[in-house]
Formats: sequence, C-alpha cells, structure tokens
Amino acid sequence: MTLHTPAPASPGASAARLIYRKPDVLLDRSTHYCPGCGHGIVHRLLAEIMTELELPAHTIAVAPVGCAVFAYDYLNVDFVEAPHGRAPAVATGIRRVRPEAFVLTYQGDGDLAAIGTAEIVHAAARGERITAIFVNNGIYGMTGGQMAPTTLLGQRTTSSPDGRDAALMGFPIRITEMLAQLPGVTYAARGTVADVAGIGKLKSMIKRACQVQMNGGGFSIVEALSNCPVGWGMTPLESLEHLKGPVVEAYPLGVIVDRGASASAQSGSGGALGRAGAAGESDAPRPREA
Ligand SMILES: Cc1ncc(C[n+]2csc(CCOP(=O)(O)OP(=O)(O)O)c2C)c(N)n1
Ligand code: SF4
Ligand SMILES: [Mg+2]
Repeated sequence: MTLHTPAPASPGASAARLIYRKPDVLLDRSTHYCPGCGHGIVHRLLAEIMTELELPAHTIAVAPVGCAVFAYDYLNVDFVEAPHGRAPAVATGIRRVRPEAFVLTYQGDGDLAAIGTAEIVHAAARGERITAIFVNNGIYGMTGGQMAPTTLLGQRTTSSPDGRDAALMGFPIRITEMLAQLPGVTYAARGTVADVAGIGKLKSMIKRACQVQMNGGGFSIVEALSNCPVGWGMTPLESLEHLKGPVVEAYPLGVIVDRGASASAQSGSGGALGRAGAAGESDAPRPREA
C-alpha cells in the first residue's frame, strides 16, 4: 500500500488529504497490550511490510506464548499457535508441507531464548526458510516479570529482586549473534522500537528479512529490542529512555550478518541444502549499524 496517498477527490469534499492509512491487515481492534508496550509497534511494522510485499494471502504465521499470544487477533493472516518456545519447530513443519507459503514466527525472549533455545538453534542450523521476529524486552512479561536469559545484569525482576547477579544467575545471552554464526542463517539483525528513527531502521530490517525468504534464502531473524514498562516498573517514557541507554549498550543495534539470498532457491523441503554460503562459514559476526 502507499502511505501519504492523496484522498480521492469527491464532489463537495473539503481540501482534506489522506496522509495516513492503517494497513488492512492490521485488524480494527483494541489490543490487550499495556500502555506503551512495544509489541504493538512491531505488529504495526509487520502489517505495513506484509502489505507492501503483498504477503498476507500467502502468509502462515506462528504465534508465541507470551504477551503476544493473541497476535492472531490483530493481524489478518493465517496463524498457528505454538506451545511456548516451539514456534520454530511448528514453522519447520509448515515449511515442509507448504513450500510455497511465506512462513513467519513471532516470539518473545523467554519464548525464544529460554524454553525454546533448542528449537531456534536447530531451525537456524538447518537454514529453514522462515523469518523469525524476536521481540526482546528482557523479561517474562506475560507471567509477571520474571528474569529471562536476556535480562540485564543488575536488573531487578520478580525472580531477581536484588538485581541479576552474574555469579548466581549467569550472563545475558546475545542469542542473535550466536545464531548469526551459523551458516544456515542468511540474515540476522537487531533493531529497536525506542524512537522514530529506530522504528524506521527496524522496519527496513524486517522487510529485508522477509525479502530474504521470498528470494529463496535461508533462515532470517530480526531481534526487536522492546520495552515492558509494567515488568520493568517504569513509566512508558522512562522505559523508552532505558531502552535507548543500558539496553542498547548491552545489545548493539545493526545488521549482524547478511549473507544475501542465493539465487538458488530452496528445495521443496525448505532445508539449507544448495544455498550458497552454507558450507562451513564460521565468521564471528558483530552488528554494524544499518
Ligand atoms: C511450556 C510452558 N512453560 C511455561 C509457560 C509459562 N509462560 C507463559 S508466557 C512465559 C514467558 C513469556 O515471556 P516472553 O517470551 O519473553 O514474552 P513477553 O510476554 O515478555 O512478550 C512463560 C514462562 C507456558 N505457558 N508454557
Ligand atoms: S506485560 Fe510488558 S510485554 Fe506484556 S503487554 Fe504489558 S508492557 Fe507489554
Ligand atoms: Mg519478554
């Protein structure tokens, strides 16, 4: 769709111009998200991108367990609900039986980087032709703000009331960098919903990740650093400042790896076989600013 499209002229109409239109794929419903929550921004970007790439009719998305569990109530595309952490495994099954579909997963950090660690690592290692949207708000939002693998050192949560202590609870995991080392990963990037410029860059990243799949590339993932004002015990504005400060410091923004989408499209199975760059690459990826 085209944003900023002039409204069609009609007899007697005022000089009003349509400068903004909600993508149709974003359903006309209020969400259950807390005020200021970043999940809604990511939904909005997905709606815009899927519309721009004409994907909705071909999309099968996999909803997570977590605050975004009701994503299927807000985005008008086909959805499958996966058990907590298992979205990449469910998406793999969909890919195998529907090779022509556009397959999208949406997961939080508890979902993707804790209970679902095995599933995401092996889907990435297989180079599954799926696009993963990873919303990292550094906490288990849905269940009351417990510590996640991504929780910052020193961060207070309901299960680390004195702050995360590395000696007791280990260090935060930069899982997107870990995944990016796998040759099955065609594209990996990290953006943020913290401000308008960040949202614009995040949109470009998600769009690129979708195009990688459309062009026959392997696994693509975009981590969206997001806020959880409620779980963090902050106002929405405070949470955005926190996101721009300590969170971005711990999780650098940018494209971590872009191996390009090979012209040699995947076989029907959707695995990594036959894709360029899949043989034994072992670069040590670091984000570069998009
Ligand atoms: C198998 C299983 N284990 C645990 C849970 C409980 N549970 C539901 S949501 C959640 C964590 C959600 O955190 P995250 O994935 O980061 O999403 P957020 O709510 O922060 O967006 C957990 C542990 C569950 N529903 N199923
Ligand atoms: S608990 Fe956090 S992640 Fe969940 S809806 Fe509220 S602000 Fe968003
Ligand atoms: Mg979370």
